[in-house]
Amino acid sequence: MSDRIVSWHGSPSKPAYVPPAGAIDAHCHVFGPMAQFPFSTKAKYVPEDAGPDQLFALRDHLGFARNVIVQASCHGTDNAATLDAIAKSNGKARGVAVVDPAISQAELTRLDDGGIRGIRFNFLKRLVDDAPKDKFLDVASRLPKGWHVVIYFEADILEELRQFIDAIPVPLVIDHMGRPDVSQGPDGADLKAFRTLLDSRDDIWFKATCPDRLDQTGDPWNAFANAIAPLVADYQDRVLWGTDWPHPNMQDAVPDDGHLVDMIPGIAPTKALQTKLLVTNPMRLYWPEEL
Ligand code: 0GY
Repeated sequence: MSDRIVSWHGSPSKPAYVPPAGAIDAHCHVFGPMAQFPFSTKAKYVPEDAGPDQLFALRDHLGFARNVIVQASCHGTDNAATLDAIAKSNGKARGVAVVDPAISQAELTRLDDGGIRGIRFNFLKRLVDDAPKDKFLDVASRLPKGWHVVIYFEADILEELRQFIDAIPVPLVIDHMGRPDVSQGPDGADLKAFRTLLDSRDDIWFKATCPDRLDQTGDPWNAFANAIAPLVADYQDRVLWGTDWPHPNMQDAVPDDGHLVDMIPGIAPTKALQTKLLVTNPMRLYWPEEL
């Protein structure tokens, strides 16, 4: 029997909430297919295949129009699976790569041509072996025009990352808001520190994502909505949303993607906020030429 992990729902419900036309799932991944795109020898988890056909079927099922595919750590710095998915999307997907910081300018241009619009720096020790800040800053200083940096870290290292974050010379997107403890509520220490970061620059964006990772009360994730709705309202021009499908490492608490969509009005209660969160903001970052 295969010991590859399945971390996603086999038959997610159809959400009752209908996203606005052109809605973008701005945080999702593809896994493999492994026969074509082997996982990294350094991968910390080895999942079953979750390729572009499954991703695009889910997109349609949930009522979304486009995807932003973030290179998952199990594929290391070989972005072939992400590029393949983007190429198969008929222009309906763009991506965020993970690169060797010594990457050449020619390779960065090749990624740009393939629909990549940013690179991700991952600081989670359970996912990557090392995160060399000096090398990250070097590659951040020579990205193609219009690209940004995505950072993934946990709340307890925000302070120690501040100098590094301050030195990044392009716009930033923070994955899952730096994983605050949402049980502290909207005025808790973690979200206060995160707001201080957001207030330090007007080009720091964030993803209001992953209630399933951040809210131990579980579906329907009311603690997440309670803590995060004020943040979405206060920083409504720099917030994104995504499913996080196929939910790496969530095999013990697989979320129903339909329920994830149904909680969007809980963090963005008005149509105007929902349009910013799901359409205008991700379009500005990933398809600015269409605006
Ligand atoms: C996420 C979160 C996780 C994994 C990855 O690249 C990845 O493997 O991002 C995680 O395990 O917290 O954003 O998908």
